[in-house]
Amino acid sequence: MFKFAIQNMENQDPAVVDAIKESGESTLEKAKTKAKTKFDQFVDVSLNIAVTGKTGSGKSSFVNALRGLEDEDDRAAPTGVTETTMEPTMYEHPEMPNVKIWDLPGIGSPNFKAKKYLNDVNFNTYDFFIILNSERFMENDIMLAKEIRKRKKRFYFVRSKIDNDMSSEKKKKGFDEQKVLSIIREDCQKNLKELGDPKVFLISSCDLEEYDFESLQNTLEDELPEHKKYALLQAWPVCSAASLEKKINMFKRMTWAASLVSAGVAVVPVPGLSAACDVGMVVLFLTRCYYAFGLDERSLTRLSEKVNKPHLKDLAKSKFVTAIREKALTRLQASAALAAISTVEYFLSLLPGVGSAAAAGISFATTQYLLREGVNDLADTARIIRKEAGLASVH
Ligand SMILES: Nc1nc2c(ncn2[C@@H]2O[C@H](COP(=O)(O)OP(=O)(O)O)[C@@H](O)[C@H]2O)c(=O)[nH]1
Ligand SMILES: [Mg+2]
Repeated sequence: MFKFAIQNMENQDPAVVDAIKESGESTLEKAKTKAKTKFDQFVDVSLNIAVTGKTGSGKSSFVNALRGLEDEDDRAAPTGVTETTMEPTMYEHPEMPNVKIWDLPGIGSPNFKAKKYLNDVNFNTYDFFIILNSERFMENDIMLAKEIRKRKKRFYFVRSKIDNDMSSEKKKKGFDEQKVLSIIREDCQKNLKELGDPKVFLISSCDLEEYDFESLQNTLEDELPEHKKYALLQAWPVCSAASLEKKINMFKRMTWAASLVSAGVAVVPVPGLSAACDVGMVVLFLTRCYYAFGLDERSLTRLSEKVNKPHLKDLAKSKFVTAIREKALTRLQASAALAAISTVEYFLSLLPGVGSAAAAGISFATTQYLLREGVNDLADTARIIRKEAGLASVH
């Protein structure tokens, strides 16, 4: 009876009703529990990607590409060096420490033993394996795939350095990119028939917008468990217009959870007057969004150098981009979910009519508005920058 009364009162706030609806639950209590689980997964779920293949196949370059780093970056995996260790090397995603990409030892030796190799590299650590080769797949790749399958994990064959193939083929008369790609694909797949004809993804670590990098993202998304998808979609570099839109949709779909987690709606007796909104959560959510859309300085510098358009950075000046940049959370803070009070006040100052003194008591509706506005603002900025960069866009 008592519970029913409370529920009724809370339901008077349309913003809260909205959030409950989006949660798919029937009561605020249930919606809040679900929001907490979802949000924790969204921020913190671990994803461990193993990158393997023979020495020189481009493993370290691929690891760097996944982390959005140039091979020259201080934090990058060294490339062009021969592996001397049998230990996997772990590389954290620069902004998401819960996502780890592992550069595994080469599988090139003539007396390669898949079983021993997988034991040596701590097989259980990984969510899935990327098996790279810059030529056609050979006996060792196949042996490894069979052993991974026997142990009930997934593997993906990736044919690397496609840009090299393209530049040598381009010199020939009657060059047709699609034709070259299908010849490479068939050539790679020929040896893999005994594995049931798995798909081979053709990629270049130098240009993720080209070839099958997007298709690899889609396949991984389809095959990963729901909660791991969040980590993948946040960490995966933006590689196409559709890939950006997917990220935007994910953040939009998460705002109900982020707002319920941020706002203290349980103790609200009067609609519109919320107890402490944890603006730290709002900042965390939008900071994740900012990095996932590639709006940080490093990503923008990289993009503008790539397309040779130095003015691209000037386009990243929207209200929220500026706010996040001024107060950007460091990597550690971004996972600890704790923002400094100054950040909180700064964010609140973005809202019309909300002073920083209100930090402890903004309404649920305001929290929700801040999150939605933030995602929209960042999304629009990212779309504009893609367009200006001359990259393909979604119509
Ligand atoms: N053009 C081109 N070169 C690549 C690509 N991936 C790797 N490389 C180069 O191939 C060489 C070996 O790459 P590396 O990542 O060190 O291979 P690993 O031994 O498997 O770690 C290096 O000189 C890389 O710069 C690619 O996609 N395109
Ligand atoms: Mg290497």
